Amino acid sequence: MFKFLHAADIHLDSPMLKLEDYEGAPLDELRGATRQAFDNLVQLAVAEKVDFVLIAGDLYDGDWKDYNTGLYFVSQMSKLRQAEIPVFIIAGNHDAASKITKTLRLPEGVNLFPSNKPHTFHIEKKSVAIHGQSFSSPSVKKDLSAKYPPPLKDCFNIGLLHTCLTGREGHEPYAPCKIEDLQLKGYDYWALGHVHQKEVLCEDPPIVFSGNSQGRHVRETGPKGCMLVKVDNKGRAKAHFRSLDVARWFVVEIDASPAETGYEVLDLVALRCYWKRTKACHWLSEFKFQVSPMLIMTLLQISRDGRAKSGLPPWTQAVGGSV
Ligand SMILES: [Mn+2]
Repeated sequence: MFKFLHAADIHLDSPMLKLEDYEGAPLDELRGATRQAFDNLVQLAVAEKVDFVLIAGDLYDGDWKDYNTGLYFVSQMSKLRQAEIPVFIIAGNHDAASKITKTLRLPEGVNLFPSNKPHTFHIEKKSVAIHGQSFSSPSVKKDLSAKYPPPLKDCFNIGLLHTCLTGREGHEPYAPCKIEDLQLKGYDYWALGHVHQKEVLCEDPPIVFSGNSQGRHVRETGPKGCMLVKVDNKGRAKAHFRSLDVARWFVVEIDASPAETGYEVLDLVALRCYWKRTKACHWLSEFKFQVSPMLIMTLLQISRDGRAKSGLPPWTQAVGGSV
């Protein structure tokens, strides 16, 4: 009947946290990865001819360094405007209203939810109601969903929410809420953001974290992308994950006990990475859009006595950051 994209945590122009601290890290290849993943999102929306796109917070990584980030976003949105695909966005903790000091006029068709109270956008042609509220400041501690309005009658109702739910490891406890309360609201789909790991928390109605579109550091492993949500003529929604990332992080575990030196450990890792790369080529062949060659980043987890730690390039150590 209709379909839409649910994305979140784009973190446009995020600097791939702390990688610059490590000499020899492939900074050039990784700079721009969040933009390329966003390009892929726009291409996917156009190719799938979706009816609209949702972004559930943290579109930006923080206040823009300069206008380039905003100009880039506006240029991508013009492509969706040409394809007549509207976009609905809430601000999250990283791009809360109080954090963003620069503004550009949003192209027609791009709708940002207010931060002072919940709002509903009604797409009459499709009988869809989208309810949401932006973060006004980075640390929202109350349950925003509690004040979301009741579902609109004879509409497919969507809740757009940036939340930690009841808490997720490694994520700040913002806009907490309970799954049961979301279920009781009577909406047909909950498009959640903030937690960077994708997760379908409930099937009926779908309550879904799309995860972020591009892993930004070694703790954000595995495929990253968005949900393509298809709604049938009975109003039942089903979310299908689509990868958008252009660089992917893995944790590679190896048995380093036979190794005498750090370089021998690296040889073992190289072997394992070869296998991972072969798999990545397979993913790329399934991905129908032009993307840059995929980079595979690995964290070396060496759990023996530390004997093999000498001689490892420094950037192979763990890097991390906050989400
Ligand atoms: Mn985020």
